[in-house]
Amino acid sequence: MRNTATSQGSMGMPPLGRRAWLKRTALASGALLARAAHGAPAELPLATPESTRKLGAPILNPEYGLPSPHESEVLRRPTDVTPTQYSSWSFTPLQDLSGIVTPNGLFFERHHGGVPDIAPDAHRLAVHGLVKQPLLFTMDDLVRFPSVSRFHFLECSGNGSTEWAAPRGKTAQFTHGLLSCCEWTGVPLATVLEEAGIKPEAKWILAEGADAAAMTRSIPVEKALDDALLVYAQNGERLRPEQGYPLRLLLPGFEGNMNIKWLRRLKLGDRPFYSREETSKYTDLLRDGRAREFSFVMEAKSVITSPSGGQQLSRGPREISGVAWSGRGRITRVDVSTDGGKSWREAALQEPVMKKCLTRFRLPWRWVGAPAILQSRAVDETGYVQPSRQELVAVRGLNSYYHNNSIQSWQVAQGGEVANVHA
Ligand SMILES: Nc1nc2c(c(=O)[nH]1)N[C@H]1C(S)=C(S)[C@@H](COP(=O)(O)O)O[C@H]1N2
Ligand SMILES: [Mo]
Repeated sequence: MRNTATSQGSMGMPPLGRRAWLKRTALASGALLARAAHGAPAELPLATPESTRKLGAPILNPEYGLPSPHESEVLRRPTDVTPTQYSSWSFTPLQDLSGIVTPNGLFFERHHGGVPDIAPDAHRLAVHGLVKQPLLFTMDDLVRFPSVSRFHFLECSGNGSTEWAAPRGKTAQFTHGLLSCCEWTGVPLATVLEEAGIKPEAKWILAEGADAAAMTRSIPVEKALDDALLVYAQNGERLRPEQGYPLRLLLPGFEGNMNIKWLRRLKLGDRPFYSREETSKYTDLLRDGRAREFSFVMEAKSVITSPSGGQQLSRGPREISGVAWSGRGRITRVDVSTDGGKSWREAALQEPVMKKCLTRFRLPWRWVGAPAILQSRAVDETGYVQPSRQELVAVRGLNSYYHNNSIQSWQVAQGGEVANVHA
């Protein structure tokens, strides 16, 4: 947790203004200013700071900018359950991020065969199968099509898989960090398919990656023609190698694994490619032992990132804040509970609220030092309400793996320690 006494800027200040906020809350920084006014020792805020007395570092130092060295703990972190680094995953530090955008260097990773090094000039995308005209595109060909830029989240369907039976992740990074969000730029897949001409009997598309895993997934043509993108840039710059450079498929709101990275081939067919050309098929075990398939859409979910697991609370006023998202569209409401779901208050949604995108929510709160259980519950524009853990387990049992979108509970202990619990 940041120490409130060191945040001297205007960041994070509520609309009522810094002065009123300080007066109302008697934050430590307010006390410091008062003392400084009566003959200030050198280290107090009204004295000229050390940084003002000499020149700072020159420009281009380094040429590609990096975060402040004081932020060196804000990192992607690996899982501890995979035996190799090449078919593994890393988590985004959600608890350290503000707003809704994930910086490119902190975007979570999921690779089945390592990160390939692909020269864009040599890369090709083939479109074949049930099309009138099979086509082969270079990257130069692709970027000449009209592009769009859109903000969307990407979530691995395995996000939260460790949390079914017992609370395992110590921080929001490990409970929810197979989740990131950025501005993607690419060509609508519909445009490229139109160019090739889809035959009427084509209902599915096999998408294949150029990595060692040759990861392949079957995509419904309906989704391809709706809002799928052939993405070449994220947050203003070309894709990072980890995110599929030079080309990836983006299926907004669909589970992460279908968003094929290092995309090299799209083959149109009349049925899914399972057990023929596809490498894997994802299903969800239900409590009665049957399996649910075609669970492509990520349903509404949310998590409080501040305060969250592993942090230490101090008494007094603060903001409860987190992110909510739905693969079906916009988030319309987030409720927050501080008593383990007995009572709920509606949080404010930070604009802009975009479909299939993270939405930041905020609620002012005063921690008086009593134990509390913090929860958030998201509702999307279809009216879908994020389920409690009990509600989800009633349907899915305890041995399910993918698509755990249940409500997260953070317990605040008497001493202010925040921990992951099942409430
Ligand atoms: N070619 C290829 N595409 C892939 C994968 C892969 O291993 N190879 N992993 C998938 C999985 S399971 C997920 S969750 C997302 C992760 O995307 P990211 O690494 O950009 O976060 O990519 C998907 N696309
Ligand atoms: Mo995934």
